[in-house]
Amino acid sequence: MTDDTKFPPENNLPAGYQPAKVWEWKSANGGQFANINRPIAGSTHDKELPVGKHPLQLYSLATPNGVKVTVMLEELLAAGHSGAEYDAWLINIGEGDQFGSGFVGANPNSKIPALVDRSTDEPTRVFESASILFYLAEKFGAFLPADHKARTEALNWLFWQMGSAPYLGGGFGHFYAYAPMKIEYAIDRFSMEVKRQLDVLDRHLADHAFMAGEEYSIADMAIWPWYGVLAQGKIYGESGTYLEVDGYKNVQRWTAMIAERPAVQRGRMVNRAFGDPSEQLRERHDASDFELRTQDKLDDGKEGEA
Ligand SMILES: N[C@@H](CCC(=O)N[C@@H](CS)C(=O)NCC(=O)O)C(=O)O
Repeated sequence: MTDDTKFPPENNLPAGYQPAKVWEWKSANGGQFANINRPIAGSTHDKELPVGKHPLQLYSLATPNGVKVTVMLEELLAAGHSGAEYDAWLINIGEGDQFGSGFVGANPNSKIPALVDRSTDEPTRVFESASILFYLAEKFGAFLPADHKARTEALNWLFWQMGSAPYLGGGFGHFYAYAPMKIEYAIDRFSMEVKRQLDVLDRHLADHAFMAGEEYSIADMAIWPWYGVLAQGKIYGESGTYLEVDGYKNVQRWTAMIAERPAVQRGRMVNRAFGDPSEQLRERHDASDFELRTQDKLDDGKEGEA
């Protein structure tokens, strides 16, 4: 008799680890970020979130999910929406800031980015990067096409990104770059999926300037920090070579075009706490901070004091 719960029914992999009957939390599994992974939700400590002078308060870090939102805010400001002025506070996820009580109040899912809009009668919390992009697009009437078909396409691709990027980050990126051992099966499985996703984008961008058609939108802002940065070969070590990203010519064209936007260049710097100090603006409270408060300049100031 065959077991039809198994698909494919047989494989040739060697027998190895077998899960126990009940999963057990082994806190030290050795993977990068293992120290911040927990099987339970909720806060671990009391800590209020700071509040600055602007209506929009962002609590984030310049990972791809964080960059989506800082790019959107910088694009809104560049387009003249002065109500989009914001304070960006650094949430250091390596140190467990996402488990502070204030942050959990803003996002019960304990993940950056989280936004609090204090211009509403009661402050409005917004979490999940796509929800934040959509909220801001609606609030300011910007970067979401008005035309019914183009708007629907923008939302199609926005949701595509939310469903797809976990295979890139949590799947491919994790097993290729962060896991404590290289597992061929996992790397193969997620490489195949990420290459398929790149091909989906490449075919679409062959006939469209941007994801929603002729207009730059929140769909591009959501997809670029993941797939554009992957196409530039800037995440997960040698992944650009490994996945042969140069071959996706339309993705390359779109990536380069978006990379040139000044708001994208600024957005990438906000809440960045790693890499070149001149590209790190760990907190942003004013447009002048890009000139005056990058980490190289703050470090120089400290040296001057010593
Ligand atoms: N679906 C969420 C994902 C957010 C997410 O995974 N954030 C990561 C950084 S990119 C995080 O905060 N991780 C901290 C943790 O897992 O404890 C979104 O798009 O906002």
